[in-house]
Amino acid sequence: MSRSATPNPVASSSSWSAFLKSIASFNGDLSSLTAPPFILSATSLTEFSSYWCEHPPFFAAPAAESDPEKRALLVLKWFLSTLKQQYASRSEKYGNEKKPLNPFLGELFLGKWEDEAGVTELISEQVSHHPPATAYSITNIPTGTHLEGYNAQKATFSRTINVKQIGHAILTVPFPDKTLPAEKYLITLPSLHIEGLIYGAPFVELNSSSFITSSSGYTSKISYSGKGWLSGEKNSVTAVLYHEDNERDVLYNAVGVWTKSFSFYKGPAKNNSSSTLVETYDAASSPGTKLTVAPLEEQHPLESRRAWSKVAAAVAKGDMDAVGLEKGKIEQAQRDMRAKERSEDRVWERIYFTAQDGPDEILTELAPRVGLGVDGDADKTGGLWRFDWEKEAKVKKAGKPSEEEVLAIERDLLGQ
Ligand code: HC3
Repeated sequence: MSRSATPNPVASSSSWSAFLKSIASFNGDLSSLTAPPFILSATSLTEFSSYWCEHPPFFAAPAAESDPEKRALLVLKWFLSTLKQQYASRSEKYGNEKKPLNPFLGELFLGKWEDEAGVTELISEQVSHHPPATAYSITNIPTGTHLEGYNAQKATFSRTINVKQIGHAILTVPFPDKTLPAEKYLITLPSLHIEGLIYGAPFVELNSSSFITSSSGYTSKISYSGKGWLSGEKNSVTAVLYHEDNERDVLYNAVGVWTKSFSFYKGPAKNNSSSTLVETYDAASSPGTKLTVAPLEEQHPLESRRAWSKVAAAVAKGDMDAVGLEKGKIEQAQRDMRAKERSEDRVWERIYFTAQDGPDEILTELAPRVGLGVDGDADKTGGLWRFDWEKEAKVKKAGKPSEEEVLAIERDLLGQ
């Protein structure tokens, strides 16, 4: 039997077989896949940005540490702690990975976490529709720790669905002594593939490696592997932390299973023992902080859960005709709006993000270390997106849209 896939009784259904056939010949655009009802999710990809901060105290911790080497280790710990929610939470919750809703241009997902790290705010926005790209900004208010990034996916089919993540994230970590300039960390995103497809129970497995490299010179290389046909454990991870001056001198290493637990050791892995053990983190028993999202009636009409509420209700009832109808209304309104913009020679003004014009300082400094292009793959994500603090200030100042504005947005952008 398969490597940990529990067969789903619906896998033998003709709709699943038709879906598998359509995957084998699809064009790489995941949003174009027509999946059978049981695999459809009512959650939009804009919500996935929240997975970066399941543990706000880990996110904020590096800002309280003044030693750059230990800060880099804390950043690595935070990053590894995000993997479980990023890549396993949906299959743990539903028993399989579902097909998320494909966000429309301008879709927002806003929320905040409140816990011992104080308030941490999330802003996620769909900044491009063709190609689809989501941008996000996460700020821990007390420390000023800030994460921003954008991502798109490029999929290919060879035995299964293989997904290359395009884009990157940038973490800004202020020093406790605020007179020092904040450190920047460039974070690359792991590739993944879908396991369990043949059994109707798809789940994500990570592969190859990703990097976190800092303006202080410290870099973590994180390597992912799964359960092979003969050996290996599902969701395995190893990481090494070194300084750019001497890559071969491993300062710390981490080893474990990102859905279960992993340990950090001082020095290279060959010396791992109880005397070099720094810490073990138990991902399975660390529930994290719940994200708070405003009630639907208080949300902006472009906020994901409000905009997709009728589709979500139809998905929950398994009423595929209503799903098609309600999705169709939004998609048609969006097509009409794009045509109108073209005829008026203008483009949709992103609410919180702006496409950077010209070279990006952080990418210029850090991207060559980790094999990323300095252009931020802008051609594949509709732009090199950066959080625009001025736009955010304007939105805050303007306050909530009036009732007339809400009705106009619902009519013109969502077809309601
Ligand atoms: C590939 C994926 C959509 C993209 C998801 C991303 C890469 C989005 C950014 C997050 O930070 C991390 C993340 C986690 C999971 C990724 C999804 C897994 C499956 C989904 C496909 C579009 C669904 C394919 C359909 C099916 C039925 C095989 O699940």
